This record gives sequence, C-alpha cells and structure tokens, in this order.
Amino acid sequence: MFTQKLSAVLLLAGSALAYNGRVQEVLRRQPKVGNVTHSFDVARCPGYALHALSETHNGLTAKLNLAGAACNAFGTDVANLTIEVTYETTSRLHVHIYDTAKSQFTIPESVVSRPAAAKGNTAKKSDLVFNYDASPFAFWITRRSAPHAAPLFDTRISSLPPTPIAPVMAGDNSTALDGFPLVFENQYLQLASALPLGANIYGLGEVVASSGIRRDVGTNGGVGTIQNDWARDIADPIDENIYGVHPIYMEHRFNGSTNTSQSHGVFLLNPAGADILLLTPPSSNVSLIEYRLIGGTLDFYFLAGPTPQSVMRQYAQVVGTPTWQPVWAFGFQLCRWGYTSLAEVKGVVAKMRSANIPLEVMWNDIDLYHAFRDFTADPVSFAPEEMRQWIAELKANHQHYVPIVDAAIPKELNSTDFYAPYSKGTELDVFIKNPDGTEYVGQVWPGYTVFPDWFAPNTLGWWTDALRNWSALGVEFSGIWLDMNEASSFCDGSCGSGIDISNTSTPFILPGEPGNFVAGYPEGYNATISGPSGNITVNGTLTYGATAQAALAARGIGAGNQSDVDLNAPPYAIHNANGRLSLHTLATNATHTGGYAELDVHSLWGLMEAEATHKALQAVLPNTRPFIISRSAFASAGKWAGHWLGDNFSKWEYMYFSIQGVLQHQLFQIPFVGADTCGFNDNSDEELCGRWMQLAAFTPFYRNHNIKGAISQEPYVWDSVAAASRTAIAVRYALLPYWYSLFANASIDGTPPVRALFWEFPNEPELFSVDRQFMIGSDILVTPVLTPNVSSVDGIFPGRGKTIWRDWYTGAALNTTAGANTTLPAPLGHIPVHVRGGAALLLHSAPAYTIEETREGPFALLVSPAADGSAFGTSYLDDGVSNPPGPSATVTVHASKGRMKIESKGKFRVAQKLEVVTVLGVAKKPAKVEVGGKKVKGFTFTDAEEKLVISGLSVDLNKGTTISWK
Ligand code: MIG
Repeated sequence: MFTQKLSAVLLLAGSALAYNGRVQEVLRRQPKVGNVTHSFDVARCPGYALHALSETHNGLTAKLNLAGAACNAFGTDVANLTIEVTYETTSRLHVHIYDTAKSQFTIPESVVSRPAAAKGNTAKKSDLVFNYDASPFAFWITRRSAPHAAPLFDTRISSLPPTPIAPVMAGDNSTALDGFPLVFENQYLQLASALPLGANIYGLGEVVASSGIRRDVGTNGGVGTIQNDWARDIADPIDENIYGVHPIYMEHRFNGSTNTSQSHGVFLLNPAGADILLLTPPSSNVSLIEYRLIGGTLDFYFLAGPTPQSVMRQYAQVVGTPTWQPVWAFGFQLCRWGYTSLAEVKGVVAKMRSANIPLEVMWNDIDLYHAFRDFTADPVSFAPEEMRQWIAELKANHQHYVPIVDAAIPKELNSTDFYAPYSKGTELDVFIKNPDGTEYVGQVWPGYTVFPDWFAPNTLGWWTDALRNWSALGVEFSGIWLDMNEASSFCDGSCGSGIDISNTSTPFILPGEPGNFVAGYPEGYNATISGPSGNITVNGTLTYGATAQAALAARGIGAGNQSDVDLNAPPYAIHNANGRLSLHTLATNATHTGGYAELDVHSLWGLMEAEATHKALQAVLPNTRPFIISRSAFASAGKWAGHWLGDNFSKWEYMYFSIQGVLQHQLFQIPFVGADTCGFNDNSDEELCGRWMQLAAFTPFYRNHNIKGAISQEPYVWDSVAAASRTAIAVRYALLPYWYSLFANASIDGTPPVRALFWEFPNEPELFSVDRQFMIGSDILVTPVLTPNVSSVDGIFPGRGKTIWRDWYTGAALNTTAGANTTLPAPLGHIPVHVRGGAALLLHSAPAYTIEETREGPFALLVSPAADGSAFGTSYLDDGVSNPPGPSATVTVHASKGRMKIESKGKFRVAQKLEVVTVLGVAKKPAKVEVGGKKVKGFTFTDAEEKLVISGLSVDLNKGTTISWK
C-alpha cells in the first residue's frame, strides 16, 4: 500500500467516495444518444424475437430482431443480431450472439485463437442440447442424457414473478427481477440465467473471495457476488476486481437422492469491463447469474464435463493448455523489493547456502534498475559486468536469475538523455497513442512513461531486442517477471501532453520511507514476545475527457470506430472498485494499432505482454522453455506464463487466501501459480513465515517475496523458519517427479495439478467448500496450519472412511472420522501431508541443494496400497528444459497384493537407478522378498507403521522389473 504525497487524505477519501459519486453522476447524466430517457430500469427493455433460422452442418444460425421500442438503457439498442449455435465437439457447445453489422469488438484471433471444431457432425452426439423460445427469444442448455432435468443454463427467467431485489448499489434499480430481458446495446449487454437455488459455483476471477472457493450466490433477496472484470493494480483487496480477468465458471450439481454429481462449465469469451452477479431473488426457487458487459458480444462456450476435471480439460481445449515449465521452476525462489545492491544480494545467496536452505532462483525487483528504467542495471549498485559474473557463478551452481520488467517505458527526459527502448520504440511506432494520434503518456516509478502497444506490428521485434540487449549488457536472466501490466499508471488517465517530463518524482512515497513506514504485523503479533491515483499532472493538459471521434472513425473494430460510443465514461458504471475506469491505469480512449480502443482491450494488456515475452524468450534463449511470471492475465494466459497472486499481506488470513488463489488458477488454466510466501505488505513474523514456508512448498510457484521497508523475511532470518523450510523443501524435492508429471499432464491435456478435494471426490458434499486443505494430483493431501498459536489442525479426509490416508513422514495409516474433521498434531515445523491409499509415487531419494543435483541422485518408490492391496502410479520423465519438449519416458507402477510391476516406455533414457522401494500397509513381516525374480536380503520391516523398506537396489528404470513380498 502506498501513501500519496499530494493531498493524500483528500485524494484517498475522494477515491473511496468516487464510487457512490459516480452512480449519482450516471443517474443524472442525460442521454448522449437519440432522445431516449436515460434510466437504470432495464426491465422494460423489449428483448428480441428470433426468425430466419437455418440449420448449419453443425448447429444453427438465426436472426434476432429487437422485439419492441428500443430502451437505450446505457447506450443504443442494436436492432439486428445474429445468433450462431455450433456443436463444436461432443462436449462443447458454442453460442455466439453478435451484432449482425459486426461493429462490436471481438477478440482478434491473433490474441486469443479460437478452438477448432471437430470434423463431422457432432450435433446429434453432443452431450449438450441447445433449446430456444422464438419470442421473446430465450435459450436454455440441457444434457441429452437428462432432457427433463433443470437446464444447465436457462435465460427463460421472464416467467418468474416480478420480484424487486436489493439494489446492487445506491440508485440502481436494474436488478428488479422483472424478466431480466436480453439487452444488447453498443455499450451495455445483459444476459441472465437461472441457476439451481444455492448453486455450487466456482471460478470467475481473479478474486480474493470472502466466501472461499465456492462463490456466494446469496440467499433470499441477496446479491452474493459481484465479480467485476477490469484488470486492476491493487494490493489484494477482498471481493474486488484485481489483476486478472477470467470469465469462466464451473458449476457442480449434486443429486442427493442418487448420490451422483455432474459438473459443467460456462466461459464467456469477452474481455469487456463487466459485472458478473450471483444472486438469489426473495422467496425464489432459483438463484441467478447475470452478466452485465459494457462492450463486445455474447460469446459463450458451454462445457459438458461431467466431472470437475473434465470441465477443466474442456476449457483447456478452448483457451489452450498451459506452457511447459522448465524443471528448475519447481525449485525454491527468493525475492524482495529493497535489496539495495548486488553485494547485498550476493550476501543473501551466501546466507541461504550457509543455512543449507535450498535456493534455486534469485530474483531482483526494481532496485536493480538505473533510474527505475526497464532493461537497465544501476551502474553503481548493480554494475552490469558484475551482474554478468555473478549470474555466471549462479549458473555454475545450477542456480538461476530472474529480474523484473515493468510495463511502462520511461520517456527520455531531454535531448541529451539517451534511452534506447524509448527512442527505438518511438522510431518503430510501438507505443499506445492518444485518439488524436499523439503519444499517450502515463506516469509510473521512473516518471513519465509510454506503454507498448502489443497490436503494433513492430512491437514484438522491438521487445525481443530490448530483452536481448539487456541480457547482453550483463543481466543474463533465465526468466522474466512481468509486473504492473494491468497496465498500471499513476495519472488519472493520460497525463497529458504539456507535462514537465524532467519531473521524475513519483506521486507515491515508497514503502519504508518517512511517511510510509511499514508498521503492520500479522494478526496476533506481539512485539514484546516475538521480538488511486489522483490527477497529478504537472503543468499538464488532460486528454482524459477529450473526444476525437474524427481520428477514430476511420480505425479498426469496436468502440474505436463507433460514432456514438462514450469512450471516456461508459453510461453503465461497472463495479470497478477504483471508480472511474481510467483511474490508476490507461485512459479508456487510449488507442492501439488497428483502432482498438483501450476501453475494449484493457484487460488484455497483460496477456498480450506475456505472449510477446514468451516469444521473445524463445528467440533470446532458444530451445529452452520460457519461464515467465505475470501479474495480469486474461483467459488463455497460461499458454504463455505462470502467475503470482500479487500484493498480499503478511497476515494469517492471506495465507489461507493463497489456497483459493492457487485453486482458482487451476480452473483458469494457469496452474503454475503461487503467493508471495510469508506475505508481501506489512512485516512478517517467525510463526507466520515458518508456517507459510511450509505451506507454499506444496504449491506450484514457490517464492518468498517482501515489500521494501518491511523487516527481512528470508527463510534463514529465524532458526525455526530455517528448519521448517529445510524440512518442507526436502519433501518438495523428493516429490519433484510427481510434480513434474502432473505439470506434463496439464501441458498435454489441461488436467489440473493442484486440486480441491471435491475435484477428486465429487460425490461428497461436505467437501464442496473445503479450501483450507488441498490435494496435489490425486494422491497427496495437504492440511496446513492456517492460524497462530496452535499445535494441532483439523482436516477432513475424503472417502468417508473407505479411502486410506497414510502419513507422509511415518507411513502409518491415519485413523479418520468419516465425513467429518479429524484432528492432527501439527507442532511448529510440521505440516501434515498424507498419501492416498492406491498411490505409487516415484520420488527422488536424495533431495539436494538444487533441482539439478536432486535429479542427478537416485530414485525411490513409495507404494501406498488401497484396501484391496492395489496401487498405481505413472511418472513422466524428460530432460526438463527442452522446448519443444524432447523425448520422454513414462514409468508405470502397478501393484496388487504382495507384488508390483514396474514398466517403462518412451525414448528418453533415465540414467538414475531406483534404489529404494517402500511398501506401506504390509500387515506382517514378509519371509521372502524378490526383485526381478531374485531373492533379496536388504529389507527392513516396521510393525507399527506396517512398512516394508527394500533398499540397496539398482533397478534400471528403462527396463523395469517385478517385485514381490510374501
Ligand atoms: O507498485 O516493483 O506486485 O511484487 O515488489 C509496486 C515493486 C510495484 C508491485 C508488485 C510487487 C513489487 C513492486 N511492484
């Protein structure tokens, strides 16, 4: 959190008030189009009538005509629409309602490419069926297998009795439930669907949801959720719009009488500013989802599931599977804002080594930069030649270096100031413009800045050169951290053109400096025991508010070339928690190549930057997998990058929220995700940091990161945290083959690596809200401590007593309470981890300091049989870095009572041998153990844990073997 230098109190208060103020403003505003009365009452909008239906080879197409007088609620009603219904695969139905004239914005194929439809006719075989009423037009989606069950999606809510429901915001009467007609205007689209009362809805994001993973649909007249879609740079507020936009939800339907469940997914491919509401009318027998969008088209993909994980795989078929991570990405990573010099950073790396806490990747924040400028290294504190040498040392030690890249590119200050990324970029015409074609200027840390226009033809080449030159300068990165890419800017919209660019002071006091000391501590911290931007234009002219329709008229698609669109203040005020859309980001009239208006493409900036960076890294670091972590994202970003959960707080509550953040991004197909471990904002403390280092060791992206000015929180700072970290990292590195295989599966078909419990046990309703525990794959269950000052933790163990759960550390089977909590001991330094009965896990038997050294060591196998003695596991092995991935080996283990078979296929040669096999759940000491048909002596058995350990082996995993015990 930053304190504003100028009139801090006034500006902040202003922003808090801006919200209500804006509503009033909208109510007062007279219509800008036609001579229709401006009103929030969309209930009287006429809806549409369907005609001219024709069947296509895989669906249908028809026209929709406005069914009465235009209501022009928040723009101009579009009289003529087209609906296209396509049965794209047997499990995917595409319903696109668009303006027949095609002047609304739709995402270009170059940004999000649309999935190919299956050849042949899938309409008859589709699991999903499109049904409609012609007038008023409404549609509903059913399952072919259950035509009479409640539809999955149903816009026929005009038959509900009119029921006023609580306004979403003061003065808003658009929620009067009086038909919820389909509204399609140039600046306002509305579509609502009935949901089962109290539906189980997951997804819609990005968000830190107070409700937990299961979104709140409200009860009896209540709005449970307003998910706002507008990418926003803000330190992880609860229930507000934040960095990314993902308009996908999954609904999980459970039938209590048959004890069966089915999931389905609904994805709206539209990046427009939007409110997505989940609500329940008073005394209603249904809940509702309502989409309110300020642009674009109604472009829906319905995914049939019917399991949670099949919904996610089907979503991956739409947006693409996640990028392959280099194997070193699974190592522990360390960062902070506020390392003042390379000497200090070297000291940190050395202290990690002497504390024997594995460090795989060292990061630098903007401290690295000279004058806060991208692609530089400060000549004194981070001298480039010294950086080069140091990074070479890291590499020699199998360690890696990742620096930050900020979204904004600083302007040159005067004629003697030379900054190539700016001058080259200007020459190549790669920056975003004002509507009149002049350079668009914002303000970030380095002062006044411009912003790459990812639509411009030269931008990728220019960006690639900038990254290549940076590496050549000495900053030889292994990956890139993309920050501030919502995109963040501190002016209120454009800073104008007449500004004093020599002013490089920032409008915020940096954390840790007088006026902005970092004073917060975790909940319960006891010092005696434990030790929006305002208009800050300088001499400037705001272009915000300027209309330049003439310049725009000739350009591109969407709001940019529609004559009656209010680019600056769209009439429907979405619930962007910043207030006006241009606050703390680019102005909505900022203009991209092709005439795209920022209004339409705002939430795509981070996605497009991630794609460009991915492609640039393929050129700069050829044949290796690009490692990129991006703050902002839109649907499909996982194809290019991973994600971190942004500026959280050093609070127990935020450690808990990190689990839902990781889980929601599995659904969003950005599985490589994690939180700032130990917390970013505020000071951490020993207890929180110890617990968090342990929890995060079981999440994909594992990085400790801290704000400038806060106390240090590297894992060696406190002895107990160091010990807890060593323990957890060793478990993580032992499990590396498992993590790696789960991510291979994700990149191959979209199966989520980290899972909510009900994704594995979908018929146990007591799990539907569980987000204080999570699973890694189908076999590992993690039950972290999420509260201070406790030495035990409650967890639920799925399977209702039929599934065996064994302690990772001892191998002993847990005595669980079926369908309810079991209390586990969890002293400081211990994180409960359990292995499912039926699992066979290939492990590294000698977790080492780095991923490379760990992989050079031998393998172990852990077999945890189910009640019938069976176990199964499969591991994907390859060189870990090649791009595209090279040859692979798949090692499969099948076990049944008293025996197992290990097989391998594929061309990758696994050099390391399998040296230890542990079999759990062995009732009594075997008299004879055979490996490959030969008797072996080297085994031990422990009664208490029913554990057989066969060691001293040297099994060639390329050949496989059989093992038996009797
Ligand atoms: O406005 O680069 O989320 O991780 O340390 C703050 C400084 C800019 C925000 C990132 C945070 C990073 C910080 N950045």
